[in-house]
Amino acid sequence: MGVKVTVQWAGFRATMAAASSSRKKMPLKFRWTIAFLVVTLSLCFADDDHEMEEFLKREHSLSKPYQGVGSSSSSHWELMGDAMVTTEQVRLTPDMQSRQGAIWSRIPCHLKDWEVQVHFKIHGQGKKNLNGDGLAIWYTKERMQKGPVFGNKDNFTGLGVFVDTYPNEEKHIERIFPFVLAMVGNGTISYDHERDGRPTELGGCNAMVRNLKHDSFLFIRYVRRRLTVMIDIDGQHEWRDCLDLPGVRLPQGYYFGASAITGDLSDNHDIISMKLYQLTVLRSKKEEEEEEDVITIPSVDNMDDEGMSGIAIFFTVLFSMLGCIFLIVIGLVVYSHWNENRRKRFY
Ligand SMILES: [Ca+2]
Repeated sequence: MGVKVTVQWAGFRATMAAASSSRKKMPLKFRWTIAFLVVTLSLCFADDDHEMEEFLKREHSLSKPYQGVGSSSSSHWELMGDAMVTTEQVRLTPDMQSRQGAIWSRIPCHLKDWEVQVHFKIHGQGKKNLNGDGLAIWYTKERMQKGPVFGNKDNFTGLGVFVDTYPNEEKHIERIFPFVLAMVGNGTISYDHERDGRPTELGGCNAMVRNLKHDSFLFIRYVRRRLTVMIDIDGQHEWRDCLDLPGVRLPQGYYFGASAITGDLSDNHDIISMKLYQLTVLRSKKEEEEEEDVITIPSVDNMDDEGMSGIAIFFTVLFSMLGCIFLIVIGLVVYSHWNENRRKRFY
């Protein structure tokens, strides 16, 4: 069942409400100017001119008091590994070495357009860069499988958004950690832990999320095949852009989950809530036609040729070399012919 909670630009609408409540005192001309500005601004801000409405989906959301989570088989959420539920949070891992834990939704999500808001907390005794490893939010075909990717299996199928708190790659000078990063897997792509997932990243941003006194949030939106990731970690209740990418193809019917892992270094990785919203988006006829084909394998447009296989590289190099040799031989033959003719002319 869906409960209508907010409409986008809630703050903006509050401004509108304030403007209308003080209407009595305003002269007519001024009122019209305000109305014009409001309409113009709302057109500018309304996500590509598309109206959007959000409905909280309780069956896909996790929030206090976490009724039945970890104890009842009828709960919509299932715990794994070292994950523990308390009154305040779902602790994926404690601040101890070599732990991994996860929480997974039991119900596949068949929504076409959605948004998930994650209220989380990463904190521990370790000093900066002496903590690890981070947490991940998932929308994948597989669920409840332990592994090396922030406590989830490698070669996953679907979307992973990682809050990576430890720089594994040595050349990390140009990148500040913790780093938020998104990856789409099709079941055969491996996450490179030693390189912090850089070979397969879709983009990301740095996010100083450890040991904060205020609340920290992660926002993942998937609308009209566009993936948007935002963070709210400064305690200002403002979303900051992290990643915005069109052409992301994610199938329906996957599972939401969250996982975390610690190694030699550790942290408490806590999920306070995960709220899933169904987004109602108006589509043009053209857009509807474009999105008619059913997506079965996750992929990202224009990313395919980046992962050229070893065999493809070998043949490309081989044929290039053969081509060069052929040209050199032709050149030599032509040159010797020309030389011979020239000599003939002299004698
Ligand atoms: Ca890392």
